Amino acid sequence: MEGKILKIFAEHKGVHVSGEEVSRKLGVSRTSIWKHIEELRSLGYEIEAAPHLGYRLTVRPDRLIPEELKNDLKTKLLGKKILSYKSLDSTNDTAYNLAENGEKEGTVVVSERQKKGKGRQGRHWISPAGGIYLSCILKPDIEPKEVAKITLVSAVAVCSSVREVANVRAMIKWPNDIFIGRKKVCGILTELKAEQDKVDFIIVGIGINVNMPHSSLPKGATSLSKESAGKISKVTLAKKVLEKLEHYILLFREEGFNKIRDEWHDYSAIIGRHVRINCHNERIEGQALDVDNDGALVVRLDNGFHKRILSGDVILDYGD
Ligand code: BT5
Repeated sequence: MEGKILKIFAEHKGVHVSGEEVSRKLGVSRTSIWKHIEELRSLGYEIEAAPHLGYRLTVRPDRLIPEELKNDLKTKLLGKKILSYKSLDSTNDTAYNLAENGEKEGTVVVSERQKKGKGRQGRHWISPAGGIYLSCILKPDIEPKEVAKITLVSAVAVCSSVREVANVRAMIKWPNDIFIGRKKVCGILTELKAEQDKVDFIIVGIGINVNMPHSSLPKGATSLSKESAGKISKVTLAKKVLEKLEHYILLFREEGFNKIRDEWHDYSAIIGRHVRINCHNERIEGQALDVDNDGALVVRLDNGFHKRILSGDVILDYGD
């Protein structure tokens, strides 16, 4: 019902609409409309009520709630169902449990903050209010070895969304980080459940630092508001991420990673550069050349040999 009332407000942008008209359109009593208006106010909507004129929506909240995220969301799959929380341990864990219990592809879990946000390999993702924490359930018909590419494809979607909405020069640090300059602004955690040669489901978890105070972030992190010197709409950015994620994931499914590789290159912070990579207790050094068709990073070692790396942590040498 709240969604329907918001739709009516959208049709009466900037002007009043009478309680009587709303109640007639929705076929419920004016008292019931008033209760839903109160509900919307408690979500942060500012709604003016003027005698004889009716209601007028003056401020929409920048909150990751379905009413806002679904408003004019241009997707066919992602976000048809959105579960929104003020606080969760981890949106990835919630999405994973839902998927294990048969939740449909495309369902999105979002939270205003996380108490136990997860990074890769048991690391933590610091998740104060002011960020975007969202996880999407995907069920592509692919083999488990293809999943590394889902992270790369998601990074292209997030990087281009951040660039477009915040107007910053975001770059991808292989495989799952988005950086602005030397600072990390976003991380992606892809988890999966698979049997032998078939993926059951994939959870793509995205954490973006948007409007939080700098002091609430760890060393080496930055936020979009700091980099762009102004508040960024979390709702606008989260919607853009869902739209682009859907676009690139569908492109990947239909035409493969090759179609997206050029864009990945354009956004890559490391191709052509000298890098150090920590992977499986090994330290590898060399020039990052490319990602191959499996999503592996190809590095020319200092001894001239080429090595393929499927997962690891890249350390950039800024002195080069
Ligand atoms: C990542 O791991 O970068 C993946 C982060 C994914 C977070 C999202 S939020 C929604 C969803 N639900 C979850 O529970 N997780 C996902 P990794 O590459 O391992 O990097 C982790 C490292 O990033 C940490 O060890 C810190 O050094 C750093 N870090 C932690 N919090 C950060 C933040 N808010 N901003 C920038 N860097 C951070």
